[in-house]
Amino acid sequence: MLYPISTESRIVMDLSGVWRFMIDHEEQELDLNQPLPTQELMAVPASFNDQAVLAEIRQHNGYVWYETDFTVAKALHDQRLVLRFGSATHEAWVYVNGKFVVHHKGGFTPFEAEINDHLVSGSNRLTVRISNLLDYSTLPVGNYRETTDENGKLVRKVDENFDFFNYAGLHRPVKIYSTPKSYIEDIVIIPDVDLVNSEADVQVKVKTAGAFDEVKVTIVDEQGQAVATASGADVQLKINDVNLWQPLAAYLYTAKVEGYQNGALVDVYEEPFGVRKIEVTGGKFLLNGESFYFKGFGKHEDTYIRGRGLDEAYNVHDIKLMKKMGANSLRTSHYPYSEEMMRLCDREGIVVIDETPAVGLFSNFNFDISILEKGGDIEDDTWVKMNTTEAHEQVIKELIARDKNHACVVMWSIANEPASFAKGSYEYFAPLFALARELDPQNRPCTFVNIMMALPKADKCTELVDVIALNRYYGWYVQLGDLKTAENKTRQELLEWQTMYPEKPIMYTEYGADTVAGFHSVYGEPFSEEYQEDYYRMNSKVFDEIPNFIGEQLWNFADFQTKFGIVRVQGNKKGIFTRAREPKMVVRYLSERWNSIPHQGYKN
Ligand code: GCB
Repeated sequence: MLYPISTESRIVMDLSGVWRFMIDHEEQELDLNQPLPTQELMAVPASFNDQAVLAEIRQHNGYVWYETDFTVAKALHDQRLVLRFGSATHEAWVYVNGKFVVHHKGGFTPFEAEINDHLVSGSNRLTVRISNLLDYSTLPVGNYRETTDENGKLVRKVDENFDFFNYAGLHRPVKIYSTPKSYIEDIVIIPDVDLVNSEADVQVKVKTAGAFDEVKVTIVDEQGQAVATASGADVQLKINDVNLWQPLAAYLYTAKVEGYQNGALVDVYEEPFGVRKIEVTGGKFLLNGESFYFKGFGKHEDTYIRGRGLDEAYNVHDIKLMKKMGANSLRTSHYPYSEEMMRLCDREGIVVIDETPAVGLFSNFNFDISILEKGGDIEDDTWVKMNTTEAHEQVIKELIARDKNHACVVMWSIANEPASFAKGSYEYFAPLFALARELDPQNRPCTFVNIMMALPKADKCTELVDVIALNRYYGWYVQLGDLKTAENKTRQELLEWQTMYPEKPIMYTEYGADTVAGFHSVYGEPFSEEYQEDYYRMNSKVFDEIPNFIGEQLWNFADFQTKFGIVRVQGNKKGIFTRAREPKMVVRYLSERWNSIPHQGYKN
């Protein structure tokens, strides 16, 4: 799916701004021919939860309404007009002038609809009904229940089966873009680089709709010079003396695609892409033929007031902080991030593990690893209870359709911390891995992120992954305050993985300790800034001993909001930055460490 951009043949209108907003009390049916009966206002894009200073809105589980007005310039009336949502969390029904136009389920991927037939000249009304409900059929997974209040009124409740606040609303830009009636629908770019001769064959496949008698593809370099050109909807172009997309030294080419009719240019689209090679072999992760060491973060789309809404200033700032620390990578934990962030990572050379919103696939979440010490088949009914296959297939399709051309994406993460030790997990995941591999034109490696209980002998799904990605909390959820034992456990487990799967590289996708900024302890006690630093030093020491250990992505970049819980005071405090992006003490240590580890060629 193409990102909406203006070109010589296309115009983008951004509907961001202050919209009307209303909770749906499900008491009477709304007359969609009338404006929403509300005085409440809500900024878009942003979560609705933290804006209104009303508990009723912040904690609402159910349906809400958004509405705005827009006018389309007369000059565009003969164009194809597409209404596009960057995301609507988690389910949306969209109406233009009271008429239904599109429905979409899944809160982190874009969707769109042609709206020409619904428009009137002058002012138009765009109304969106959104649900933030989650259950055992959605991703992420929520524990859903219905009760009634003292008046017999239905009360819906979602208890998050995951550790982040269930922010919802119109989180990403809502746009209308124009195309000519005949238009470029999609572009697939498959670069194949010959590293020895510094040249690349780039296959470009163009999908069009309508009447074109010629499609022309030109590859343009960063200086704006055309370096290759070809005619056809499926072409191979050669780039000589190719500039590679390298971690933190990104080089982006642009595929300029033009569609002609009777010699006249009808539609133009420009898709950025990078040329780089990814291989997983002999326990290493190779980027452009050299072993790559992941240094970086799991994070969240999470800021004050905006919640999970797009904030490009935070995105730019976060990446600058990462680069300053010598980091080179992030995982889009625990859902696809905005297209704006993905484009920024392409530009900044940030290496991305792109994750689906499959989090919470675990029916009895806890950190009790003793259940695994029993061995054998673990009692867990996750794969009987969950009904997420359809949502999982849909989101893999939508994620790959959206992100397939991004240079920054080097691996897909199919899920975070599923019950991969439980009976039925392999049967659940094998077809999903097969689907991702079949759909990705660039054949990127695939993984899922393994939960602490799924120790080497217990896990049933590691066979499916290219890279073993582990979330581990020795020294926090287990062996709290005992870093000596935690160190031994960490070493013992990593060596066990390496022995069992000598060909598969191993990395940490999470490790961390809750730390209250400003809390210090001469004894280095848990929650203190000293403990956080000791914890990271202990882990680093072990990582450096393990040859096949190819990366450290800590948890979390910044403190973030969660639901209430007895171990969550104002959210999760595992950030190495506060939610306001102020550094905790450990940032100095990690900056020194990461700035001294090369991005490539470490542990060769
Ligand atoms: C995890 C989860 C992450 C949590 C983290 C924690 O394993 O993947 O979503 O926030 O642990 O801090 O407990």
